[in-house]
Amino acid sequence: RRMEIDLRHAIRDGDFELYFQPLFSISQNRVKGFEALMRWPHKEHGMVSPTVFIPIAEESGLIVQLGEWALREACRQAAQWPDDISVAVNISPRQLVADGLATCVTQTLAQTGLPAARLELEITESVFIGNVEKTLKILHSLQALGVRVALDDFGTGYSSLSYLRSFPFNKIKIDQSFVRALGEGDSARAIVRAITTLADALDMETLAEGVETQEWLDTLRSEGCDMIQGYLISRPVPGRDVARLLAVQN
Ligand code: G
Ligand code: G
Ligand code: MN
Ligand code: NA
Repeated sequence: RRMEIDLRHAIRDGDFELYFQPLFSISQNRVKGFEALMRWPHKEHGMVSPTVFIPIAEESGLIVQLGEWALREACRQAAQWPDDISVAVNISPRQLVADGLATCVTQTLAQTGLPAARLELEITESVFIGNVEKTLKILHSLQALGVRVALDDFGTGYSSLSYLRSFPFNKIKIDQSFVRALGEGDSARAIVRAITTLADALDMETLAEGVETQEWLDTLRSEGCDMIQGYLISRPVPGRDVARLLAVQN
């Protein structure tokens, strides 16, 4: 409750920041984009994690305003990046089904000048728990704008496979928990291989999250994963550091 009031004030005062974490292509050995991750520097509590404030923003409905801010800010910054570098923005379940998301995306692209093809929206499986028909309709309308749609945290929900059949995601983000388990025997490896095989058949890209070691990267490469994200490449960095991360690869 206290947090909700703080959150309301922070939105009004523009206290949030975006950090960016590289999305790295294994075959091209290059950063191809960045995921925007919200940060809340709080006067009393220090840096409040999105895992704390996003659920509160979801419950209170503030996520719609907060999410629109993140979308605009991410597109505004990405429009300054080289034109082969994309940006990925997380869209929470409640934000997805709120009226006007497609309109907001359209306006944001027009106002920032970011080409639609350079924007990717990350959706978690839990969006399908509500109204599947409505969710699919919204996802189709977003994809029709030319933006890409990624399925985030893949494998943590349930009956994930049916979602893959119902919607042509551009990318599947394999959850950190599978990557973490790669060192602990063959089963995680078999699961990753199954996911990349399936994704190939469905013409979807795969990205493994939370990659921290070269060994995990080597395993993911040999199992056919397209992209990685994680501390091995870089932690999330403030927007002003994006150019420096890109400069080293040119
Ligand atoms: O950096 P990490 O602690 O950054 O992020 C934790 C969680 O918060 C992740 O699950 C991430 O998807 C979520 N998150 C970060 N930024 C945003 C955002 O702008 N919108 C939504 N909906 N979720 C976000
Ligand atoms: O959107 P999503 O739920 O996937 O957010 C990714 C989360 O994972 C963020 O909190 C981000 O800071 C975190 N993260 C990114 N890379 C790594 C990593 O290599 N290791 C760990 N432990 N966490 C990571
Ligand atoms: Mn994400
Ligand atoms: Na994720």
